[in-house]
Amino acid sequence: MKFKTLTEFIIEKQADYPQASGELSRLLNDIGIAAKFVNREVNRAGLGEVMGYAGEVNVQGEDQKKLDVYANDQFIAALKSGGQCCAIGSEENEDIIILDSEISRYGKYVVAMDPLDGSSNIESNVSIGTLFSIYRRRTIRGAATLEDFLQPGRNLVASGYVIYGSSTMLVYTTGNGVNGFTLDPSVGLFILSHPDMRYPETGSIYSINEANYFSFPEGVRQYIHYCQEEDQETRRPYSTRYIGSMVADFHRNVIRGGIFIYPGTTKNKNGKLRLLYECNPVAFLAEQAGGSASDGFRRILDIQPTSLHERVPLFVGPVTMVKKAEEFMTLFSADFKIG
Ligand code: AHM
Ligand code: MG
Repeated sequence: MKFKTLTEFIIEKQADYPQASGELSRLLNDIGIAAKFVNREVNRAGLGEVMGYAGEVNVQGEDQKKLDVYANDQFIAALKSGGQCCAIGSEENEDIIILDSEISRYGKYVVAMDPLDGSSNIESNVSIGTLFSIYRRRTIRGAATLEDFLQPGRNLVASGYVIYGSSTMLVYTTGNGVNGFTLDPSVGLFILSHPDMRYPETGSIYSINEANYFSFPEGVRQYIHYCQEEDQETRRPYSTRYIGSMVADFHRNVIRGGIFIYPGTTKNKNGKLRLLYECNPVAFLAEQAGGSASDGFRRILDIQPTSLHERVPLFVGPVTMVKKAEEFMTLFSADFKIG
């Protein structure tokens, strides 16, 4: 039986663009290598040695877990040594990290990432993930700046995630469909297992932290009621599935058909999820998988970021489901419109 590895696939795709320099291919490959190191530690998390807090508080004021720190370090190290990336924006670092070595100074790309998303789930052995966004740098000379990161998601060159779940997968897009690779731990290779991933036309799952119901916008509450109503034609009531790791919720929803929502609330109008390294990467993947992503009113990929860690509400899933949720937002929650 013939397998296609991630490296083979990346090289094959690069051949479709004879003018390509191969830098993006190398960058994606480096991300795959870092993912294997993180995977090894995640798999051993239950053994205790890497569990617990690292004793630091990150820029969002949250306790950092040892694995958060480990994952951050691994991805930074991989991107640093590769030389294609000249700066990194990470959930774990307040400011951008400029890679200023002889080889990375001239890197064409900047990478925004959440090295370990859903890390509160580590202790309970629930799936977690890594999210990444790759942009071409904007500035031409000198060290990269914040400007290089503050680009709308429609400029993304590539994005993806690694899910550390019942198996470990790397899923990515370069704007030409979405492909998923499963790690075969016995040989340490990512093998193409989910070619051309696409949302089903519509779905019957909704994923939202309903405990916040009373602080949700009225449009979201009405949409939840809609999901719970009985209607044979539209296969309602839908099912609720909420893992609390966006990567895992998103991954399941692409495969099974479902909408993921993290809305604004009366306390936090922008919700919780970060535009640059949580919402944009999944928005790009969603669109490439035939779905859509919105903040309830506008396309996520059209939002002009103004800061590295800014947050936006997120509605992502099959087009029909996101459209329906947007209808409720427009009808009942115009006061939640941002921007
Ligand atoms: P994190 O980046 O600190 O891990 O937070 C992001 C995570 C998402 O993966 C998940 O969807 C969400 O936070 C869950 O938040 P809540 O517990 O409020 O539902
Ligand atoms: Mg995180």
